[in-house]
Amino acid sequence: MRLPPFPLALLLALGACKSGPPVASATLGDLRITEGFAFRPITPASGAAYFRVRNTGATADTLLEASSPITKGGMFHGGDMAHVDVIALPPGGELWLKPGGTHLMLTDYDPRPEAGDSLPVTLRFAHAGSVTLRLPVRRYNE
Ligand SMILES: [Cu+2]
Repeated sequence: MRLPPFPLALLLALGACKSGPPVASATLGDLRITEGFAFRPITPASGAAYFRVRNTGATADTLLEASSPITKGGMFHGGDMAHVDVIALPPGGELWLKPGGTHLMLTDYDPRPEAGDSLPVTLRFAHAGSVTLRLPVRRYNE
Protein backbone atom coordinates (compact mmCIF):
# COMPACT_ATOMS: atom_id res chain seq x y z
CA MET A 1 0.00 0.00 0.00
CA ARG A 2 1.32 3.46 -0.93
CA LEU A 3 1.27 6.27 1.58
CA PRO A 4 -0.83 9.21 0.44
CA PRO A 5 1.42 12.25 -0.27
CA PHE A 6 0.06 14.60 2.38
CA PRO A 7 1.08 12.72 5.59
CA LEU A 8 4.50 12.06 4.08
CA ALA A 9 5.01 15.79 3.41
CA LEU A 10 3.87 16.55 6.97
CA LEU A 11 6.32 14.00 8.37
CA LEU A 12 9.20 15.56 6.40
CA ALA A 13 8.21 19.04 7.58
CA LEU A 14 8.19 17.91 11.22
CA GLY A 15 11.59 16.27 10.80
CA ALA A 16 13.05 19.45 9.29
CA CYS A 17 11.58 21.49 12.13
CA LYS A 18 13.38 19.38 14.73
CA SER A 19 16.75 19.11 13.04
CA GLY A 20 17.46 22.18 10.90
CA PRO A 21 21.07 23.33 10.86
CA PRO A 22 22.31 24.47 14.28
CA VAL A 23 23.06 28.14 14.98
CA ALA A 24 25.33 28.24 18.04
CA SER A 25 26.53 31.85 17.66
CA ALA A 26 25.06 35.22 16.77
CA THR A 27 25.85 38.93 16.79
CA LEU A 28 23.17 41.22 18.16
CA GLY A 29 24.19 44.88 18.29
CA ASP A 30 27.22 44.96 20.62
CA LEU A 31 26.55 41.47 21.94
CA ARG A 32 28.56 38.47 20.76
CA ILE A 33 26.85 35.18 21.50
CA THR A 34 28.90 32.02 21.07
CA GLU A 35 29.26 28.44 22.30
CA GLY A 36 25.56 27.70 22.48
CA PHE A 37 24.39 24.15 23.06
CA ALA A 38 21.82 22.14 25.00
CA PHE A 39 21.89 18.72 26.57
CA ARG A 40 19.21 16.28 25.47
CA PRO A 41 16.76 16.40 28.38
CA ILE A 42 16.87 13.23 30.52
CA THR A 43 13.07 13.50 30.78
CA PRO A 44 10.70 15.87 28.93
CA ALA A 45 10.16 17.73 32.25
CA SER A 46 13.34 19.83 32.11
CA GLY A 47 16.72 20.25 30.46
CA ALA A 48 19.55 22.75 30.53
CA ALA A 49 20.96 24.97 27.78
CA TYR A 50 24.18 26.98 27.69
CA PHE A 51 25.78 29.87 25.83
CA ARG A 52 28.27 32.68 26.25
CA VAL A 53 27.49 36.38 25.77
CA ARG A 54 30.08 39.17 25.61
CA ASN A 55 29.04 42.80 25.69
CA THR A 56 31.60 44.57 23.49
CA GLY A 57 29.83 47.93 23.71
CA ALA A 58 29.75 50.87 26.11
CA THR A 59 26.12 50.38 27.13
CA ALA A 60 25.02 48.11 29.94
CA ASP A 61 22.54 45.43 28.93
CA THR A 62 20.50 42.82 30.75
CA LEU A 63 19.41 39.34 29.69
CA LEU A 64 15.74 39.41 30.58
CA GLU A 65 14.43 36.06 29.44
CA ALA A 66 14.86 33.05 27.22
CA SER A 67 12.21 30.86 25.69
CA SER A 68 11.73 28.07 23.18
CA PRO A 69 8.68 27.30 21.04
CA ILE A 70 8.96 23.62 22.06
CA THR A 71 9.06 24.23 25.83
CA LYS A 72 6.46 25.69 28.16
CA GLY A 73 8.88 27.52 30.43
CA GLY A 74 12.35 28.99 30.51
CA MET A 75 14.23 30.39 33.51
CA PHE A 76 17.78 31.03 34.63
CA HIS A 77 19.28 28.97 37.43
CA GLY A 78 22.50 29.39 39.35
CA GLY A 79 24.86 26.44 39.78
CA ASP A 80 22.90 25.58 42.94
CA MET A 81 19.66 25.50 40.88
CA ALA A 82 18.45 28.67 42.67
CA HIS A 83 16.29 30.84 40.45
CA VAL A 84 18.05 33.85 38.89
CA ASP A 85 15.62 36.51 37.67
CA VAL A 86 17.69 38.47 35.12
CA ILE A 87 21.42 38.55 34.28
CA ALA A 88 23.35 41.84 34.08
CA LEU A 89 25.81 42.45 31.24
CA PRO A 90 27.87 45.56 32.07
CA PRO A 91 29.95 47.23 29.33
CA GLY A 92 32.85 44.87 28.56
CA GLY A 93 31.16 42.21 30.66
CA GLU A 94 30.63 38.56 29.93
CA LEU A 95 28.23 35.93 31.05
CA TRP A 96 29.06 32.34 30.36
CA LEU A 97 26.45 29.74 31.05
CA LYS A 98 28.12 26.35 31.28
CA PRO A 99 27.62 22.97 32.94
CA GLY A 100 28.01 23.23 36.73
CA GLY A 101 27.30 26.96 36.71
CA THR A 102 24.53 29.32 35.73
CA HIS A 103 22.31 27.77 33.07
CA LEU A 104 19.08 28.19 31.19
CA MET A 105 16.54 25.68 32.44
CA LEU A 106 13.82 24.89 29.93
CA THR A 107 10.79 22.96 31.15
CA ASP A 108 8.06 20.77 29.64
CA TYR A 109 9.58 19.89 26.29
CA ASP A 110 7.18 18.82 23.53
CA PRO A 111 8.70 17.22 21.60
CA ARG A 112 11.81 16.21 23.51
CA PRO A 113 14.79 16.84 21.21
CA GLU A 114 17.23 14.07 20.37
CA ALA A 115 21.01 14.39 20.25
CA GLY A 116 21.86 15.87 16.86
CA ASP A 117 18.69 17.97 16.70
CA SER A 118 18.78 21.73 17.05
CA LEU A 119 16.73 23.48 19.70
CA PRO A 120 15.34 26.93 18.88
CA VAL A 121 15.92 29.35 21.77
CA THR A 122 15.11 33.06 21.75
CA LEU A 123 17.07 35.36 24.06
CA ARG A 124 15.60 38.75 24.94
CA PHE A 125 17.86 41.58 26.11
CA ALA A 126 16.71 44.92 27.54
CA HIS A 127 18.88 47.00 25.20
CA ALA A 128 19.93 44.87 22.22
CA GLY A 129 16.55 43.22 21.60
CA SER A 130 15.93 39.58 20.73
CA VAL A 131 17.78 36.89 18.83
CA THR A 132 16.92 33.28 18.08
CA LEU A 133 19.60 30.58 18.15
CA ARG A 134 19.22 26.94 17.14
CA LEU A 135 21.27 25.25 19.82
CA PRO A 136 22.92 21.96 18.87
CA VAL A 137 21.62 19.21 21.16
CA ARG A 138 24.20 16.89 22.73
CA ARG A 139 23.81 13.68 24.62
CA TYR A 140 24.02 14.41 28.36
CA ASN A 141 27.63 14.84 29.58
CA GLU A 142 29.03 14.50 26.08
CU1 LIG B 1 18.48 24.26 36.77
